[in-house]
Amino acid sequence: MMRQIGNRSGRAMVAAVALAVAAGPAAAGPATLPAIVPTPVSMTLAGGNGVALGDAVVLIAAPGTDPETVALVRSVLAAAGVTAVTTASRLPGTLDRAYVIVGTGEGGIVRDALARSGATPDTHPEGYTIASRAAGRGGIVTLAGHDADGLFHAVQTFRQLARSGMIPALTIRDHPAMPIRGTIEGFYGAPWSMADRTRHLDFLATVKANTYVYSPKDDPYARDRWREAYPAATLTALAALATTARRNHVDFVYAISPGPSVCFSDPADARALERKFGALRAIGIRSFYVALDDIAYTKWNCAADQAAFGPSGAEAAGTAQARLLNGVQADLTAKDPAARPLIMVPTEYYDAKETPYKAALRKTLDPRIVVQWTGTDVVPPAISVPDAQAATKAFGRKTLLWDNYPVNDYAQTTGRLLMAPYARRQAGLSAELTGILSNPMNQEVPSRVAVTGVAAFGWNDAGYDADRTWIAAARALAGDDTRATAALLTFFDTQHMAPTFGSQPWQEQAPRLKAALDRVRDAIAGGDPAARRASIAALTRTADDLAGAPDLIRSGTVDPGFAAQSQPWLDAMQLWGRALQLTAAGLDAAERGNAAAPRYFADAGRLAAQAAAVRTIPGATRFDGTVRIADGVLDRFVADAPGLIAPVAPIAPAG
Ligand code: 14T
Repeated sequence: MMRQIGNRSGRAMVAAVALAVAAGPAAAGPATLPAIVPTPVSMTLAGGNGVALGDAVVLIAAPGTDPETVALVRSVLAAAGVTAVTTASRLPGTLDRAYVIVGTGEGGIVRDALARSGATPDTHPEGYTIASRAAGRGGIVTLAGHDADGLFHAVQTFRQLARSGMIPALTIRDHPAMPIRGTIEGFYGAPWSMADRTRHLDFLATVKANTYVYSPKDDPYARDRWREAYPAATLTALAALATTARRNHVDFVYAISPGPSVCFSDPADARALERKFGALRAIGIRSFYVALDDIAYTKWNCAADQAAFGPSGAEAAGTAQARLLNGVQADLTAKDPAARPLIMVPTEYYDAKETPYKAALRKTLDPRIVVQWTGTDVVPPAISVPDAQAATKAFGRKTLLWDNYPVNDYAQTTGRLLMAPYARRQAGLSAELTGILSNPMNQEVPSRVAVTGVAAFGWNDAGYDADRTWIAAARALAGDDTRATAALLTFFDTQHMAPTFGSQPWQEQAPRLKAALDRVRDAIAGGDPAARRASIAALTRTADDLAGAPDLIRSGTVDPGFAAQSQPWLDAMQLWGRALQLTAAGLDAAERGNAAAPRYFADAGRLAAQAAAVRTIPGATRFDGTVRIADGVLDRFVADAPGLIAPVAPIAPAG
């Protein structure tokens, strides 16, 4: 039966959760429900002893199991400290160690092993079942995929279960709520490198995402020069990416943006699209996308369209686009009957209002074609089930959400990484969406924090917990290290603000630091000397955490890509941390009536000015500028601090 894994809200709990999540294996005591991200649909402790993997395990792979998945199981076992893996083809009567059984669907061994554990298999696409039970002097852990994708997801869950070397006796039955989950590299500015993309595809697998769309706005061969063939070297690199995607059970989707110059009625342009897709099909890419966003759709690019569709306008554009895409869809199916349906983003992607354009699209577009939209705005403050229902109605099919979070390519994001939890998407959206793709930041590694949330929400929106997922994402980046996880969370708090296109952000800046600094202000204002001193001591610890976090993030267990891509932010954070340390020293001096206070404050001000002048890496981000660290919170406190405690009265001159 479904067992709800604690639904926590409120940032006050975050620190406690962080410790709990990072604490690692329990030494002894009763078995506890493990923390798995994305939250499984159902996870139940079976009671009784768990299965200790120990250093020797027997692996049984059902005939026909994908060898790469078996290799992955081996790597998970090795990471869990297993040094000897032997193989067998069936379970013996009595067990002297742990047996791990992997396979899909009808495989007899897998079915028998599940039955022996009293578990019934999950039968959804991409679904899987895991059952672990102690037996004899060992035990059985069965990883049963409903299909090859499901088995792959089972191994991702097994990786999390096996971390401590001890797997509690449990049954997990799990499958995704939404069929499409992942990212669309759809931003303006510096595209990700091929190395970024490779690592991203490896990451997507760990959060059970299954889709990556290649659509960087700044690839000229995908937009302005869409009719031209890719240089051979680019094709080779894209082929390698497609292979990496396949290995990760991720659907690699290639997107083209012909909108700025296409002539909808010209058969030569339809052929040009098919030729381009054909070249990519030849290197192993099987899924395709046509992007029609951010174009002028009330003006034709050619006279022929005027003749074919009448005077230019929104409605005619909807019809013209639909006709072209229907042809592309037909060609895709003709060339590859098993191909996934074409995906498109329409020109009106930013709301679900009924309009002549959407009516034309709804009426003419092949119902197989998947339509994306971004919510009630390009960057909406929230997305509700009724919003998605309106989109289903307007576009005439369930939509694929294009979520413009954590993308940082628009003016309001200048100097920011968007590191808040993925939140304000209503549980229940899985009933109304075919999936969610996140549009990430120019910075691939920092993007993983939000993308982990998107993937987890898409997998199980009903069981999604924004804060716990956020902490788990930090822990994954920190290579499971407790102190590095805490340092990352301290950093994320300084990058918590999520702007919209308007002036009202949808996520506030630095809520944790703001609460801490507000407590100091209140204690100082309260006038109780003991409380005042305690609050200044607490402020010193807060400042030490800020100043120390960058070095913890740059060294040790944290993914090195994170520090490289966040470099100016970490540099600025360190300076701001020192500025706050000096501010705390100034308050402490002022509190003790020490005349050195003004010098501390002056030094703090100088460091703050230096911190505020740190700039983004030129060209690495869409809009270069000064990086912002807990802006509106930290800068304000450092500026206000000298006025919080009255200066020591100057000694009256004798005379
Ligand atoms: F197609 C879309 F769903 C979409 O979001 N398109 C772009 C996207 O490439 C970009 O990363 C994102 C965030 O800036 O927003 C869209 O681009 C815009 C949209 C605007 F309304 C750029 C400028 C705008 F004024």
